[in-house]
Amino acid sequence: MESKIKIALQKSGRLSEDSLSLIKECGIQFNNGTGKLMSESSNFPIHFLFLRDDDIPGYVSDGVADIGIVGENVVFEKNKEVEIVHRLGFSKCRLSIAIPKGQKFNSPADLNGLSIATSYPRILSHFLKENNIHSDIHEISGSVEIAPSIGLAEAVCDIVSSGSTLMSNGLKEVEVIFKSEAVLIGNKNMNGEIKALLNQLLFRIKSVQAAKNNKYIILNAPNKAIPKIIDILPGMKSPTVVPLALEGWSSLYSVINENEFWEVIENLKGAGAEGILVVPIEKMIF
Ligand code: PRT
Ligand code: ZN
Repeated sequence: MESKIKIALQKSGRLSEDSLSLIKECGIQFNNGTGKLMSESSNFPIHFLFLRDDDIPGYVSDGVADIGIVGENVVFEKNKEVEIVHRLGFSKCRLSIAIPKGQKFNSPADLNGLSIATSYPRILSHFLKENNIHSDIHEISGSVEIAPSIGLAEAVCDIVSSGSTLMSNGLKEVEVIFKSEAVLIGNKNMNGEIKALLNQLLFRIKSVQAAKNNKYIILNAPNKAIPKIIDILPGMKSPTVVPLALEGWSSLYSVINENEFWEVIENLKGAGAEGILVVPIEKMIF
């Protein structure tokens, strides 16, 4: 029988939508009927398990699933024997310590003696130990941000994204202790066939990510400006230069990274580029 790679995904929550979009962008079709706990693909040897995110590291370390997509915060908190195979760049957030707005804070030493409510006791105690701080960790499983107002704790350590939850609960973020994003994790003892499937999947994921991070750019320029423009364009190798029907002019095609996009565009215009077109890339194969 042909082997299939088993992937654990969050059933419903902040990771679900982006995880499923990534799978789809990798050209993998599947039927995600609502309420289903398992599913298969019709065009890739993969089996999906839909679980609570907290259970994903454990299932992957036990080999119930070969791989999984989960927040790095959960991977470190659960401390299971799994490998981080690839960073996925979505569901970015941070784990931070916050205290009531009116309270003074100069350094982490001010946390000494406080009780801190959190759902992340392992990551928090690691931070406290490293900084030689002695606080009481009060583990709770949800609604951490209300702990100070109901007198359960004097500070919190919780996931922060925009910061609005902390603000609306009268808290201020004073120390970021962990930065997280969604990661692809894998079992440490995958057999050769499963590893080969993982590599196929990784190849597709990397092509999708590279395409998202880059844009295809087409521009016209007088021939005398070409050397300067080539210096500005980072490109994959070197840009394609095609002569235009108009004497003394050429068209250049290249790829530029999203991060340096506006700066490159401004420099190109300054160097004499005209009629600049920017086109999204569907896939980028290396
Ligand atoms: O049901 P299940 O157990 O599967 O899901 P869950 O409720 O435990 O997790 P879920 O879906 O809320 O989050 C899954 C993962 O998304 C987390 O483990 C993080 O890696 C990541 N993530 C990204 C976040 C956030 N952003 C986030 N903002 N997880 C939680 N939050 C919460 C946070 O707990 C706080 O209550 O949002 C609030 C803060 O948001 P801001 O924007 O107000 O700062
Ligand atoms: Zn959870």
